[in-house]
Amino acid sequence: MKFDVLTLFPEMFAILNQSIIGRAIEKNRIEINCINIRDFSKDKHKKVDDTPYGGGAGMVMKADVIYDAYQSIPDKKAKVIYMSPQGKKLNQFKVEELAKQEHLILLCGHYEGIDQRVIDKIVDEEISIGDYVLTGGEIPAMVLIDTVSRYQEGVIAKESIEEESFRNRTIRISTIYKARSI
Ligand code: 4G0
Repeated sequence: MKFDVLTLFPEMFAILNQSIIGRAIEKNRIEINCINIRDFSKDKHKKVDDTPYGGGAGMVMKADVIYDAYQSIPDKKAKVIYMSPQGKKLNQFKVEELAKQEHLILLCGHYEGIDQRVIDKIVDEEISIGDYVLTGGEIPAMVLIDTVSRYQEGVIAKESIEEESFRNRTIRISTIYKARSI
């Protein structure tokens, strides 16, 4: 499985070269390719942020720079996921579904987010790792990569997934959540 990550901080992803995910990369079970969004800034100061189109507080990441970074990825069939606190919450069921994909593109936002026009144009799904705000989408992208990578052939022992203990637990937890209407 291939992950292309659109980020302003590609160095952060070096953490994934450790441990089980590091071994999965070495064994070519997964590939993680980081694309530095800043490389696509046409500005001489390599500016990537802008005031929001149509108004609003704070700064957003420039639409054209994100779009050009996305266009540098040749595969147009890959699902584009935007890591955002406003997205659909990630759970083990969603992870299993994403693990079936060949190629995912993960878009990591900063500042107050990304210009809505580019989200509407390129993003297939908006995903959140939980109801809290972080300074960027990089840690959420790493969480998604880690959890989806566990499902790739040869990354962890099959029994660990097939034992179903965690999935059963997930089902129980989601049932409790439903009962409490969280
Ligand atoms: C988009 C994801 C991205 C919008 C990203 C912030 C938490 C998560 C970011 C914003 C993130 C999560 C509107 C503040 C970057 N924080 N829970 N920060 N806004 O998955």
